Amino acid sequence: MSDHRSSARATLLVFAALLVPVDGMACVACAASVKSAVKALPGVVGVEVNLEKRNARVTYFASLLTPDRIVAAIDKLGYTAGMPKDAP
Ligand SMILES: [Cu+2]
Repeated sequence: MSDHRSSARATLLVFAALLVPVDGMACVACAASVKSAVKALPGVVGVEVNLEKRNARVTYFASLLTPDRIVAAIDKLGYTAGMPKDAP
């Protein structure tokens, strides 16, 4: 996302945070691959994967990305993403 675009579209950039359950992660490498795949999506600001709680907290701009695309990116890796919830 370039600077001129973000300023021109500032009113559309609604910040959102989701908690996505992720099943199938067995180790730190699994968590790292989930993190990098989600972070590569356009509009994602930050990703924190919690291996013990089996979830990923994703912050993103809602105008650039929808929750189902986050779920799809995780599923594509071979893990199972559950229903995303609004994160605090
Ligand atoms: Cu692993």
